Amino acid sequence: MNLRSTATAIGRRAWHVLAALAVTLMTGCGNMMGDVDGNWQMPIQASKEAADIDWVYYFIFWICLFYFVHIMGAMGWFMWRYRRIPGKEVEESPHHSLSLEIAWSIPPILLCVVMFYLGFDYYMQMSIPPADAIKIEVQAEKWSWKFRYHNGAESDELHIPKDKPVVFLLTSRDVLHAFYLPKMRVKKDIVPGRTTKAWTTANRAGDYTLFCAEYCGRSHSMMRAPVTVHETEAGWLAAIRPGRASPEKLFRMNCSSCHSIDTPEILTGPSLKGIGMSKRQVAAGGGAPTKEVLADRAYLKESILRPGALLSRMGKDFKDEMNKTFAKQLKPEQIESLVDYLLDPKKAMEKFEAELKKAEKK
Ligand code: HEC
Ligand SMILES: [Cu+2]
Repeated sequence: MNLRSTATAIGRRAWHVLAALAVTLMTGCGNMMGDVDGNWQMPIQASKEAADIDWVYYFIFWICLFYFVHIMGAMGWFMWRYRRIPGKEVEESPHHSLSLEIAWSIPPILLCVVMFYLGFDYYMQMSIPPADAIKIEVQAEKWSWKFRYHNGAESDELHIPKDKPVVFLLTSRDVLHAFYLPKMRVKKDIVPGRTTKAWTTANRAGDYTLFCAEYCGRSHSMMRAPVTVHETEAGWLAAIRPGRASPEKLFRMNCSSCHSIDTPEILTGPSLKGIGMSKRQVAAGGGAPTKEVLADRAYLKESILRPGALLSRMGKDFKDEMNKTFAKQLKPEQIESLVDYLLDPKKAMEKFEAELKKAEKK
């Protein structure tokens, strides 16, 4: 292959890459997020603020596209028009042209000022929630979300009413995360040791997904939470009625980011499938297993209250990575409930439902 045909082949490949990029841009992120009814590059607009934000986005996009096409077009044209031709004398280049320089400096500067103004104005609107907004505390943690409402209820699903401004008070228990509701056009970093705010007025009832948009470790891509926008305020209040969480829910909210219970899969921690009354290989400190213990009520409780006292050696040399905060964070009856659940998930749920029925009869 000579130099010329190599260059042609590279050129052809570059065109393929460019064409693929263009197609990606045309089909738009909206489609990549699984929406067919969004607009060109964006998913559906599920908040009152979304239309304005899309407007600013497209305004800037079209200006950039206009300049991109004209600058690249002119560059291509000049490369062709003034290419070297054998036998043709090289002419002297033209010099300074004041009118040309004004033409290509002043309008872009004015457009930049307009873009800055629009961006800043909308940014301020996004930063300052209305005073009457409903407050919801959002706690992010590797790799789960927890939501706390004005009535003290907690859940791992986000519930909000339609047509009411809602402000999210965002905190992290460990590293950087980001609160991302693409269909509401809301995205805000969550910084450990600080409370950041984001707000929105959802205007379409339905089911959505909250994503973490800041890489936060191995299971970052799984860090999602279901979001429900309720048609009426009454429906929303019914969904967040405080009540005792089931053992299954307690496990899902506190433990399932590191432990599987239905499968033998090893996550950050060992699988807890069938742990109740089984023999466990453990090590005191690091290294090889030093003893075998029976996973009875006492062992399970100790594992939650004082993790790291014994390190599990069930399938892997686990490190001392379990949260040390459960003793403070969970109520004693929640710990009992979790221990019941580890001993026998099915029986624990039956016991919970029986107690719930009894309470309802009262
Ligand atoms: C941040 C990850 C993480 C979270 C969250 C977590 N664990 Fe763990 N857990 C671990 C790791 C890692 C181990 C293995 C090291 C050890 O034994 O301390 C472990 C060990 C255990 C063990 C001992 C397992 C065995 O093989 O004997 C039990 C029981 C347990 N966890 C229960 C729980 C419960 C219940 C919760 C929720 C309240 C929970 N864990 C939350 C990481 C976690
Ligand atoms: Cu995250």
